[in-house]
Amino acid sequence: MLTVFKLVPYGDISLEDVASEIAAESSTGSNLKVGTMTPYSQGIDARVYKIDKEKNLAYIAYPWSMFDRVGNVQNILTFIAGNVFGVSEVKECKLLDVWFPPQMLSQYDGPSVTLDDMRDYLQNYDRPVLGTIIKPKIGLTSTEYAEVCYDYWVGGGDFVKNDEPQADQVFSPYEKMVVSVREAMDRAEDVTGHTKVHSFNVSAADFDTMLKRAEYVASVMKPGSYAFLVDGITAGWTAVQTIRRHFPNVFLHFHRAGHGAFTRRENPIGYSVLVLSKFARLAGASGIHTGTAGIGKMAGDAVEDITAAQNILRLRAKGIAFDQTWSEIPETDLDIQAAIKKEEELWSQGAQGIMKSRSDGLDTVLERKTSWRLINKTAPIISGGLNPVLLPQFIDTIGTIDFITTMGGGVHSHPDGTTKGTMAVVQAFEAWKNEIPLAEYAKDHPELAKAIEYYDKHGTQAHRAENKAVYNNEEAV
Ligand code: CAP
Ligand code: MG
Ligand code: MG
Repeated sequence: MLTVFKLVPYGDISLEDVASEIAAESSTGSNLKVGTMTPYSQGIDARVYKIDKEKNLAYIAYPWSMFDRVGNVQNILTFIAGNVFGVSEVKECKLLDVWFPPQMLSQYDGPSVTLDDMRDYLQNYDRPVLGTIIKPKIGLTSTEYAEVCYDYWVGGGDFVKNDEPQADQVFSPYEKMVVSVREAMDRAEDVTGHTKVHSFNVSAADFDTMLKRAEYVASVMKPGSYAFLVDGITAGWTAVQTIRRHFPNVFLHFHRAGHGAFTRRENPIGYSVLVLSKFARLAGASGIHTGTAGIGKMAGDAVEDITAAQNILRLRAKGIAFDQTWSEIPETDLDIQAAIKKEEELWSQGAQGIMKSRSDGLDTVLERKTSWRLINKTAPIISGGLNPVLLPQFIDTIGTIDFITTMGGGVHSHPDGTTKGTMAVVQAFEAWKNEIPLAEYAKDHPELAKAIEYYDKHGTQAHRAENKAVYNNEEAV
C-alpha cells in the first residue's frame, strides 16, 4: 500500500529524518532502535521511497501483509493515521492520498448495496437522488418528524435521512420514530405512486444496541425502503464494518460528522477528504458525504471534494498523487482495460451526457453493480448548505448526476414550507436538465421563483443573524 504525507518538521530537522520517524511509528518501529527486532520483523518495515523537498512530501510504502487479515480498515488507520499525528518532530503531518494494490483490494469488503440498487428501487436513473434531512436537527416528536417526512415525499423528494445526532431521545423514542416514518411513507407512496427511501441512524452507545436498532428498522420497513446511517467518525470504523457485514442487503450511509478535525485544508495534522472517502469505499460504505466543493456552507474546495467524489464513484480515478483502479484484477487484464476505456468515454460526456445515456435504466457493466471482482462504487452524498438555487451549479461542478443530494435548511426554510421547498428542488433539477436558466424556468414555476427570491436574500449573512438571535443572546446565555 502506498501513501503520501505532507510533512513539515520543527526546527532544523530534515525532511528525510522526520519521514523516517513517521515510517517507523506507522509500521514496526518507535523512536529507539530496539534489540528485539528480528529479520522477519524488519521485513515488514514501512519504507520511505520518495521525498519531494519542494512540496514537503514524503512517499511511504507499506507491506499490506502487516495489516489485520480480516479486511479491517480500522487497523490500517491505526497504523497510518494513529500515533503519527502525535510525533513531536512534525509541525505538519497530513496524509493526502493512498493507493491500494489489486491483491490488497481483494481482502476488503467494498460496498455490497450501491446507488444502482437504490435507483432500481426508486425507478430513478436520470437524475440525482433528491434527499433531505429533517430539520430542526433535533427536537421534533416522532409524529412531528414523520409529518415532515411526508411533506417532503409528497413534494416529489426520494430520500429522507435522520440528522446525524438523531438517536433514541426522550422526545422521539426510536421505535415510535420508525413506526411513524413507515406510516408516513405508506401514505406518501399512495399519494404519489412513487417508492421512497429513509436512512435511519443506527449509531449507538454499544454494538448490541446498534444492531437492535437496525433489526427493528428491518422488521418495520419494506426491503429497499431503508438505509442504515452510521456516524462513521464518532461511532467508528468498526461500527461501519459491523453494519456492512451484518446487513449486506442494506444501503450503508456513512455520515462523516467530525471529519473536519482531520480534513479541513487549514488543519496541519490529519488526512484529506480523499483519504477518508477511499477508506469508506474499501470498508463497504454505499454512500459517504464528500462535500459541496465550497458551494454550500461547509469548508471544502472543488479539488478535494470532486476528486474524492470521482474516486469513490469510478472504476479508475486520479487522486492527489495516485491513480487508483478499484479492481481486484490487475490492470493488465484486457477486460479491465476495456471497462476503464468505456468509463472514460462515459465520463467525458459530463453530467448532461451521463444523464442522457441512462434515462431508461442502467445498462453498462460500469453502471450496474457487478460481482465481477470490482470494489463496487460508493455514492457521493452531497449536503451542507445546499438549496435549489445552488443545485445546477453543483451538478456541473461534480460532472455527474450519480449522487444523492440532501438539503435540510435548503428545503425546510422555503417561505411556503417543506412541500413547496421540495418542489423547488425538483424544478431546479428540471431547469438544469433542459438547460434553461433558473430565472427563466422560474417564470412559470412559482415554488422555484419563491426559492430564488428567498435564497438570494438569505445567504449565509442573514443565516448568521438569524442564528445569533436564537442561539446566542442574553436570554439564551
Ligand atoms: C446539512 C447537515 C449535514 C452536514 C454534513 C447538517 O444540513 O445535515 O449533516 O451538512 O456535512 O447537519 O448540517 P443542511 P457534509 O442541509 O441544513 O445544511 O455533508 O459536508 O459532511
Ligand atoms: Mg503503540
Ligand atoms: Mg446533519
